[in-house]
Amino acid sequence: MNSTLVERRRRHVVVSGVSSDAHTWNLVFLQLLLEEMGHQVTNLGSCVPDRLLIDECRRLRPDLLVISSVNGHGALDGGRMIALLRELPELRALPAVIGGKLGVAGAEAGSFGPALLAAGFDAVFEEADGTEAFRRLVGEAPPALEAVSPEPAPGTEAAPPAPVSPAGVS
Ligand code: B12
Repeated sequence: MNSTLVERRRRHVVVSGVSSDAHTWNLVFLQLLLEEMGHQVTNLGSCVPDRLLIDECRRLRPDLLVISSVNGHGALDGGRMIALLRELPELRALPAVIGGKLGVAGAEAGSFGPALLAAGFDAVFEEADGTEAFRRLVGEAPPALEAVSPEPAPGTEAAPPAPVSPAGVS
């Protein structure tokens, strides 16, 4: 795949906090980062109930869902939410990642990746990981709709679907 071309494609990204988390600057930071990379962002804000988040993903059909949590309950809230979201066939292939301060044990804990990947996330970014791996993955993640579309629209270039790789970021 020509990653330079893929990285330049503009995506629609939904950024959201989890149900218990009132922090907002983490969400603003992610929105600005993604917009600076050229993507369109819908920021759902903080304390978003699972059902509302899922309904917005069904309505907006984003290319990528980015969940952020820093209050220490992100692993619990995020794991529950993504399991519900993955029950819906139309959202099963939506690329979804989570990051932040996901537990209460501090930045070095680094232990939530496997459980959150098993619950349904495609990648997990814990505090100590920084944002470089996230930036790389956002550049490579295929638009969800393209991944399920068997035929390219007339006159448009077909992009090969590729899996979102969680390698090295959990
Ligand atoms: C401001 C603040 C608040 C404000 C929030 C106001 C607002 N409008 O956002 C208020 C006062 C409301 C608040 C409340 C609470 N807070 Co507070 N808060 C903070 C504080 C001081 C700064 C957070 C901030 O804005 N940082 C700036 C943003 C830009 O950075 P960030 O949030 O760290 O996000 C970065 C990374 O985590 C990462 N990141 C985050 N998400 C994602 C997602 C992805 C995909 C990726 C790649 C990266 C990524 O990228 C960001 C930039 O580097 C932090 C301490 C600190 N210094 O971090 C505590 C802190 C987050 N709060 C904490 C706690 C415990 C609480 C409360 C539970 C306190 C209480 N007992 O009531 C409540 C929670 C309320 C709730 N329901 O969520 C703890 C969380 C502990 C933990 N996770 O283990 C912290 C770390 C303080 C501490 N050291 O104990 N808080």
